[in-house]
Amino acid sequence: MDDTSLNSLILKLHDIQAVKFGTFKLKSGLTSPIYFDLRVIVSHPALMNEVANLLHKRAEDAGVEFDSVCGVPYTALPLATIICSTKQYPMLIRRKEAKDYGIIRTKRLIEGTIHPGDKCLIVEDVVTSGSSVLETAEVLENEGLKITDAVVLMDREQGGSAMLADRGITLHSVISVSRLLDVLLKAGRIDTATFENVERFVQENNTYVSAKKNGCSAPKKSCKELSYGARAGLSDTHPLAARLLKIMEEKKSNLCVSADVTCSEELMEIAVTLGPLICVLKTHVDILQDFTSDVASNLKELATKHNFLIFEDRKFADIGNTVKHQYEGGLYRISSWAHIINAHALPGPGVLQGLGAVGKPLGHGCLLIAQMSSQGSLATGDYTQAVVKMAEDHSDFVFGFISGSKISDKPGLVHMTPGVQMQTGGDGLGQQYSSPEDVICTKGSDIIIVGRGILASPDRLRAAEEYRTAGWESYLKRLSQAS
Ligand code: 5BU
Repeated sequence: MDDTSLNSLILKLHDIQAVKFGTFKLKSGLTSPIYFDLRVIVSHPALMNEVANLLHKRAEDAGVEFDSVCGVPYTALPLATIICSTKQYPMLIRRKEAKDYGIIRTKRLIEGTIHPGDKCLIVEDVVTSGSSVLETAEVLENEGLKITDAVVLMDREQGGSAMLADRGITLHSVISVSRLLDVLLKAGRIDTATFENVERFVQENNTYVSAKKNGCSAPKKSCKELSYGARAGLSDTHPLAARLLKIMEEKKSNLCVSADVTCSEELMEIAVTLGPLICVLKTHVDILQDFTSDVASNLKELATKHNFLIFEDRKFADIGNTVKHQYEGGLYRISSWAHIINAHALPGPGVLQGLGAVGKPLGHGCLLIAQMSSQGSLATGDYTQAVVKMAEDHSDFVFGFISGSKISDKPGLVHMTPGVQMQTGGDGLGQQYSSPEDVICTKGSDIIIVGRGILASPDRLRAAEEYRTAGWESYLKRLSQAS
């Protein structure tokens, strides 16, 4: 690719404000002096063609051979489309919403004809850490495709290519951020101070270097897998999470029983019989027909006796002031007996302020609902990501998630997954089931929540032991796979 066409492309991108200078808050929480928004190119068809052509040329010049092309959703999708249409390659489309979809995947993850063993070229607009390219590569690889190369319009030079190289993917970029800065400086579009400021930012914020420092070679997947016990001992693990992780290790149990019964005698019987096998007993106190304060105190005694925690699955979702009352008062006085509660992030951080005002002094903790097991759940994608951020920002009270899979790499955070049965499928009312092995081993969650899988069995004790064993063996398998 000749210098003149590259320089003119950089200036055109600046003209349409696909690159901006100023102060920008990135998704990662960092404040950046430069921002790329390549979504705007869809309004400039000639430039879109030019970019698509240069991306293809970059791969061609590097001698990359491939059978199909897949764009990382969404900005790179039209670029991949143009490449495929003009150069006659079959295209594959990754359905992002299907990947993020709750707990069971009911939709196809990839559209287009998949020929296992084919090489697929990934196309991306901007690469920072490389995690988006990697995510798409993993989805394609799971379908049997080979991913060896990715082509990107803009490499922010913050560690993406090194991280992808670690995973066997060569990143070919059309423009690097240093080249962009040079061209814009020479053209008088930016001043020296801006140039130096951005250069410093790029050098100081290398995601690959910081991931290495933390002992990870790539985000998410390859972080070293720690045992529950080791996670309990980390300095930033919430005390309640530490207690829970220790219980799990001691009792060799990552089983939470969901005691969804309507009579308190039956609830007590479940706590007595299954108490020794579980790490958490989950309740829906408002479905009991005969709740009295004795139920709560008996439950607390049994929790101490059998060493489990009580989780009231109340799913708080109101303004701070209301949830504070709902948690502390009313008939149930939940905060007086439940170690764990959960909340929707929908109302914003106020819900945690309200709940935290009651729960924090008592040493209790909250799980944020990041995904749900029910079909058609709206808690997916960006919402789930925002929940992860909210949890990480409130780690003095939030110690984990309700989610279908591991969604945060922070080892102190605990992931609990409902919708678990040996027999996968559904319940006819929207519930969707995954197996213990899928949840713990494949999806990397920590705790299986099982209700009817155990409650509907004629021998609840035996069923609970089967789930405990299945959950624990899946955890051991996960640990051995990581080592
Ligand atoms: P089941 O009988 O194993 O389907 O019961 C699952 C329990 O977990 C039940 O109490 C639900 O209210 C709870 N649950 C869930 O199933 N899915 C979710 O996303 C959340 C909670 Br949050």
